[in-house]
Amino acid sequence: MDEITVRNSGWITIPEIRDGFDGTLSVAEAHKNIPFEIKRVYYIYNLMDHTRVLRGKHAHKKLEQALFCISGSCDVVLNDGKNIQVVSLNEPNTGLYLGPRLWHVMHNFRNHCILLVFASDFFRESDYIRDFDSFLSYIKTHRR
Ligand code: T46
Repeated sequence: MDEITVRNSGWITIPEIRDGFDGTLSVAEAHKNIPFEIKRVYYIYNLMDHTRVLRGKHAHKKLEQALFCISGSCDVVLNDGKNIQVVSLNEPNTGLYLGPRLWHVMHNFRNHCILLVFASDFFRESDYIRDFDSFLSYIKTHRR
């Protein structure tokens, strides 16, 4: 697992309780391993053609999120306006903390990827920045 060097991001590890042939259970808890209050959970699945699907392509002004590939794998391109890094999500108990003001693109979805996301707030379109140049202008004036 490479170190994450872009701003407002990092790895999150949640516990795995292994039960041999009976499988594994992983637990995410707000303010314990997820570094915020969880107000919303959503998941992305049914990704048809892994060579063409591109999701994300936006940043959030305030939202904090934790992304877990609980089945399959995908890559996330992170761009904080200065540094760009590609991280792979491929373990159900290792997630990505995705803080505010980070442009992100998810792609390379493989093996029936299911991407589970915990979010710190309800859905608000007004929190999205969906244009890259607007993102660059926004981060110049909103450093924190
Ligand atoms: C993010 C990445 C990691 C809703 O109505 N409610 C919701 O809670 C969400 C998440 C989405 N939507 C609507 C908004 C769009 O009309 O669902 C549609 C697809 O959303 P979007 O194109 O933003 O999906 P992704 O996969 O590009 O991004 C999603 C999250 O939206 C976003 O917050 O950071 O996953």
